[in-house]
Amino acid sequence: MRIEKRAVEEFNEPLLKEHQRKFRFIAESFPGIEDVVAKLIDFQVAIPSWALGSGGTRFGRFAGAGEPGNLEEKIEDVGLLHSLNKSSGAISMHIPWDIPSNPNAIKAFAAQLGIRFDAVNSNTFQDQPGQELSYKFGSMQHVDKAVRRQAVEHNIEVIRHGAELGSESLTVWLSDGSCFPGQLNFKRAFQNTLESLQAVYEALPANWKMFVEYKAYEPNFYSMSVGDWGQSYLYASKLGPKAYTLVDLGHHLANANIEQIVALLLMEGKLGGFHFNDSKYGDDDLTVGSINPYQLFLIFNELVAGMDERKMNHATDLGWMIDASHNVKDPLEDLLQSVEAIMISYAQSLMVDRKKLNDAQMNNDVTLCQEILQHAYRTDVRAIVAEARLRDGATLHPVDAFRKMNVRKSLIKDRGSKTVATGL
Ligand SMILES: [Mn+2]
Repeated sequence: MRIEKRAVEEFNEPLLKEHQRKFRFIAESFPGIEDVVAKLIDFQVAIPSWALGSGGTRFGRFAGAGEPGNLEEKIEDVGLLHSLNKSSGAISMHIPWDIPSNPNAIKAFAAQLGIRFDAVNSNTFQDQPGQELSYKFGSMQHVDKAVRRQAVEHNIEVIRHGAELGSESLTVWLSDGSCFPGQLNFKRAFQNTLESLQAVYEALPANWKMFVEYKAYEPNFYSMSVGDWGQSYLYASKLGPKAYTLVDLGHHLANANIEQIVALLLMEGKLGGFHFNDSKYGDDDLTVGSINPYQLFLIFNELVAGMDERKMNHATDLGWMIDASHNVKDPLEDLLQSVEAIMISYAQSLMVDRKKLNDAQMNNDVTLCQEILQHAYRTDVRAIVAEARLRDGATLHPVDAFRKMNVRKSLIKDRGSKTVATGL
């Protein structure tokens, strides 16, 4: 299924007048509005290939209908999202769940839909059918050198697949760690992991980045070999200039100050990318902005401030990806909501008066600091985000459009109601 330009225009038509009234209202009170709209148009969030089908938990999974059954259909889905919001022009693939059988054809198909390939993700947290050695006791940290070598070779294969599609970064998330005190020698686990990561780093093409993703716990419950941003930063620093830390919002202990982590990593030039999601209790993988939108705004506030200080390009210098799981919602609707939440927080953070905030900080005017931040956060920027979409040829309201255009119904007609997407 494809969404034609005409269908977008037909959907927008009856909403235009009301939209323009709302946009004019906010534009009048904010002189820098054109710059904000231009930045919103440029900003793209990559959709993870593993999140286009229904997710589940260890208790079960309730499959949806019309899910993508192969990589082509996953790209088709991302193309649909991108037609609706023009902010989802990239896909982040997972190997071995999405090995392209014909890379040139896949690349051409994605290009037709305006989709590029963001970071590729390796998987040494599961044993694959026919795999020689098991990752039960870890992959890159494993006490057996042969297991470590197998994990390194897998990562190098992932780079090869990514390079064929035009991807320029590799995300390494390791489930390595231990479940019980005494199980691991921490220093040996670190050294083994570092040595393995170094072997992968050496295989990176010149223009590639390596993202080292951390996670506080799960599937290991006593220690994780890349457990927090400090450990990730340590690996990335020892690896070299092409290695960066990747921050997944759900991978922290409860109530961690993620905005501070982001600010310091950016200061050190070691923040590489993001996995957006939201959570209430742990790594819940919920829709971005569904639980704590203020935290998301505070994170974006530091991102914008830090990127501007380093004169970075907001749209291209960091990897922006969603990493979520949709257990009870339509995955495509959930992803549209996530992208919308990201754009809203980004827009709000672009509206923070940084000069005024800096002056207030230098004067220890704590009350004013809060006023400045919350003024931006409490501004309803939805019409600005919608205006950016409108100018880029997308819909004024992606979720409504998805429903009105009967996208899921068409996908079920094309694919059937019993398809199950590969992935989590
Ligand atoms: Mn992640």
